Amino acid sequence: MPAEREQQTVRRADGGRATRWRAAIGGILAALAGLAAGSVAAGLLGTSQTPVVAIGSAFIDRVPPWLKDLAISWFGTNDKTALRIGILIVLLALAAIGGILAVRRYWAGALIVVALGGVAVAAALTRADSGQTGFVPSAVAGLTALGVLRLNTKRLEPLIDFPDDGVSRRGFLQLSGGVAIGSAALGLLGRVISGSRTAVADARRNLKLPLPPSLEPPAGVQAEGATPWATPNEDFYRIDTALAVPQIMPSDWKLRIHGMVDKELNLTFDDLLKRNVMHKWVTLTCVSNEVGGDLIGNALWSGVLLKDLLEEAGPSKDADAIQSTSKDGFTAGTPLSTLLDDRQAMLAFAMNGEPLPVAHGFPVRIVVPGLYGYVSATKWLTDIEVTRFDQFEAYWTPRGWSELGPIKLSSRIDVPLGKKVTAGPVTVAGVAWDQHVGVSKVEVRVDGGPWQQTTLAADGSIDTWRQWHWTWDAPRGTHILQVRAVDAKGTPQIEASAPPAPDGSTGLHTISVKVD
Ligand SMILES: Nc1nc2c(c(=O)[nH]1)N[C@H]1C(S)=C(S)[C@@H](COP(=O)(O)O)O[C@H]1N2
Ligand SMILES: [Mo]
Repeated sequence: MPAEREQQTVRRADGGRATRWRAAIGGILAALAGLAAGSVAAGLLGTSQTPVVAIGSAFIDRVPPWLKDLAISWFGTNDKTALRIGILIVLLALAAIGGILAVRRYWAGALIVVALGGVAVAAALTRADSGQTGFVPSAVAGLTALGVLRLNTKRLEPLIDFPDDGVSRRGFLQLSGGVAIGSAALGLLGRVISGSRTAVADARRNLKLPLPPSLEPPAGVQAEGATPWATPNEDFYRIDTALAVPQIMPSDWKLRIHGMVDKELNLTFDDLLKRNVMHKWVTLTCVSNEVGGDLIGNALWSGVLLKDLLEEAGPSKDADAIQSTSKDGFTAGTPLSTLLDDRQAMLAFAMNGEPLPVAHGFPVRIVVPGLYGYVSATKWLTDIEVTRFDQFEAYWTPRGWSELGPIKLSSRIDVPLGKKVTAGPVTVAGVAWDQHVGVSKVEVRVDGGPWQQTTLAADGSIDTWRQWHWTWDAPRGTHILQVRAVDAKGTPQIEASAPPAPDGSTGLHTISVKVD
């Protein structure tokens, strides 16, 4: 008898383990079915707020500056894909646990599903861009997952006591297979319905814009061996808080300029195109750019002078700022003085001779020479309020970043970075920038030796970066190269290291080169 009982316990334990696996898979399938149903709901409602996007967006809004910078340094501009995958893994892991719990106590597993759905619903409700229906996909996902979990649990219950019961096992398998196929089909359907992506891409492709007469960079700006002076759109860095890129049809785009103005202005995309169009090379920089980093790019922007529009609206003498808002609720606070002075801040609709890429703010964004993007370069622009800095806080201000963000003088070595170098003459080259002030000198030094003057390429304008190069008679061994710049007013670059937060990194770009 004891032996028999022992055997039974062994079988139970095995059956228990097998059931647990099935239960975990059941939980995961319930979650996937929920997510698929959520994507169909999002597609039908024309919202980007799927449960993963809702949770991810709310997460992004709450990330402290150090974590944002860590994510950028780990994943670069793939940080959003990493976040989506991370959220999915956490969701599915919790769903697996929910599935296991549900077999013995359905309510315990259901509680996890309800909590996850609740988090997604709450996340969607706190987003500016989710509209009134943005929570629906998350609610649909939660309810669908709950229902599928219930079905799974019913099929698994008999297997707890009779793990070898073939009929029950087949029943569970059939259900799982059905749920998997159904979810995949729903997921596909969701993609097809949420056609706004392709609709906007098509509208962008067919758009006819007044474009620059030439895309050629000014003569002499390119230093030999250095990074392209003009950054192609595909290589242009992308930084924003938008997990799902806002999709705006040019025909739907409207801009309201209001607040402390004599006359409110309402513009459509066509109104904008009828105005005086200008083209200007401007180097955009992100405040999160580390010393030596690549969150900087130079493009030929086309659009209209913001100054003309603001003057038409007639800002009040007491106003000192604008708060610009994007479709997805991001806001930037920009000093009014920088929009009315000679730097030609603009509402841009084209980048390097093409309509703005959707990820770079299609159909209209702001570009202000000399200011970091977070205080100026609002993409998917929909609203400009003329106001005072003491009346509002823009998106990044309560998150640990300075209210004002003038770009800091900085310089970078681009070659020979990570390249094989042989002893003898070696080209050292890179870029330096101090937008709207200009760069007058760049120096390099080797192994802490004397600073050596480099040759500057022609200056595109004070609003673009400037390239430099230097020929180094490189001896064998491992060497440290450093670069520093001086601005057009004679002020040298800050040499002390500082991190990006709160108002931009400082320090000297330092690289190590192995010479064979
Ligand atoms: N709508 C919106 N606009 C935005 C942001 C954002 O998060 N949302 N980020 C700003 C920041 S921090 C930078 S550095 C620039 C980057 O512009 P890019 O992605 O076209 O390079 O966009 C700015 N405009
Ligand atoms: Mo930025």
